[in-house]
Order: sequence, then C-alpha cells, then structure tokens
Amino acid sequence: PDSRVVSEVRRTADAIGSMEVRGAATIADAAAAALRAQAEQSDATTAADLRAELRAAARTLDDTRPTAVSLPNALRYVLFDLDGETVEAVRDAAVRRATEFCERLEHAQTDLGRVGANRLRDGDTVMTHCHSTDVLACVEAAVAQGKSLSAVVKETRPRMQGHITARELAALGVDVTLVVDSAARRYLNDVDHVLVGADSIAADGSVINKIGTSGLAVNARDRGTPVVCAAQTIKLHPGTLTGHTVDIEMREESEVIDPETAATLGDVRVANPAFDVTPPRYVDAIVTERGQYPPESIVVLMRELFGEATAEPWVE
Ligand code: RUB
Repeated sequence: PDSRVVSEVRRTADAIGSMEVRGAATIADAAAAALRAQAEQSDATTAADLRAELRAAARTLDDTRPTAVSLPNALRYVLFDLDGETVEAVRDAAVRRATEFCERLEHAQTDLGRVGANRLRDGDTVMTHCHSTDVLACVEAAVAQGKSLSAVVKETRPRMQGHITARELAALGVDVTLVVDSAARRYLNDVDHVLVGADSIAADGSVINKIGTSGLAVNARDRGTPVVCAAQTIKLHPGTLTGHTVDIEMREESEVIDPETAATLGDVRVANPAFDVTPPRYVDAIVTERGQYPPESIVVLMRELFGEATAEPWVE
C-alpha cells in the first residue's frame, strides 16, 4: 500500500473489497468520503504533493472492484479541477467537490425514486434481484404515495443480498415473499414489474448488474413482464462511448462452495462471476433522476453528461 494514503482510505478500500460496503451507489458515496478524508488529514506541504496523494488514494480505491462504474465516476468528480496553487486551495476544492458529490447522490436517488414510483400502481407486485438502493428508493416513494405493494424477492446466490432487500421492503410495509433464484420464472406470472438496479450501463443500453439479472430479464420478456432498471446517471459508463467494455468481476470460489465440500467433488473448477450483461432488447426502461429512458436512447444522456471519455486523472 502507498504510505501517503491515510488509514481511512485503506479502511474504505478494504471494506469495498470485502463487500462490507457494497452496491454501486453506496460504494461511490464511501469512495468520495474517503477522498475527502485524504484531503482533510493529509500533511502534504505543497499543492503538488497533495494532488499526488489524492491521486494515490483514488488508485487505492479504484483497485478494489472493477464493475461498478459509479466508483471511478465518483473519483473523477472529486479530482476534477484541483489545480489550486496552495495546499489550502487544493484541500478546500477536494473537500467541496466530495461533499457536493455525496449531496448530489442523495438528491439524485430521491428524484429517481419519484420517477420510478410513477410506474407502480396500487396493488402491484414487483420482483427484485440482489439489493439496490435505487430500486428501494422507487418502492419507498410509491409507498409514501399511499400505494400498497407486494414483492417477490430472489435470494441472490451466492452472497444472498436478497435478504437485505427482503428486510428493507418488509420494514416499508411491503408484503414480501422470498424465493430461491431458480423459482423466479414460476412467479413471473404473478408479477407486474421486474425491478433491478445497475452497476454500469453501457452506451448501447446494456445493463450490467448482479449475476442472474440477464436470465431473469429474458424470462420476464417471455412472460410479458416489463423489466425496469433503476439507475442514477453515475451508473452510466463513459468508457463505453469509446469502445471500452465493462469488466465483469470474478470473485472467490469459496463464496460458491466451501473448500471441504469442493474437495469431495474431485477435479471440478468453480467459477464465480459477480455480474452479467442484459442486452437492451430485454429492458423496457431505465429510470434515472433525469426521467425514464428507453435503453437505446441512454447514449444521448451519456454524451450530454460525460462528453467524450478522457484518461482518468489518477492514472500515472
Ligand atoms: C450489487 C448490485 C446492485 C447494484 C445497484 O452488487 O448488483 O444491484 O450495485 O445497487 P454487489 P444501488 O452486492 O456485488 O455490490 O442501486 O444500491 O447502487
């Protein structure tokens, strides 16, 4: 680890890597807060040294998990335009940008929730996959409008983030049924909307989200159930505008099977991809804080917000 990086940045990076802090929006919020801590706690004596420290902190945070683009988008937002001449000027600018990022994130989620809630009618049933705070914001806003909702919640092997979703939906007063992932199709006939989040959205409108999302979307299309992706604009992946693809994280085998049981299977490889890609033709709408978009037109919003992608400011 880089010795210039303050312990709060290292702790945040470890928490993201171990998934104690997880979910694209929560990761972005924690990363921006960690950069703010780096700016506040640094003992750099020149503006150039502080900028170099902030870049090192950003690299430490960026090296944790590859798929949620909200992480590099957060880092880029905070490191934007830090060309002050004194340590104080650079520190103040980084702290201000980080604070502004976290505030905007919160507002965006509230605004997105109101848009998503408009799609939900009183008495509707939604099906969820994984745990998405953007999805929860839509349900919460609908409940606040007085709508009564039911949910079929997929447990989401192997990390069982569906348990978090079940608990949070039940706390909102939603009638929750928890099912194993492979039961999803059996329940799609009773469901009015499939509601999922996103870790990244590509320029062609593909949704990158927790492994299992694409199969769910294909099944939902077969049943005629609309698939809605709730994703703030920090999930838009600017690199895909210039032909880059989104890295799919491969995680530890031990999340899928414990080593002793694995040993009883003989010569068997275990693969644990954490995310998959749902092509735009299986997605009915992407709900953002700027309104809802058909996936095929999300590229217009992406160009407006990010322009042409440039090199990351923390890459040496
Ligand atoms: C989380 C996941 C979530 C998105 C969106 O994966 O796939 O659906 O990150 O979440 P993991 P949010 O548990 O591996 O981080 O809407 O909260 O940003």
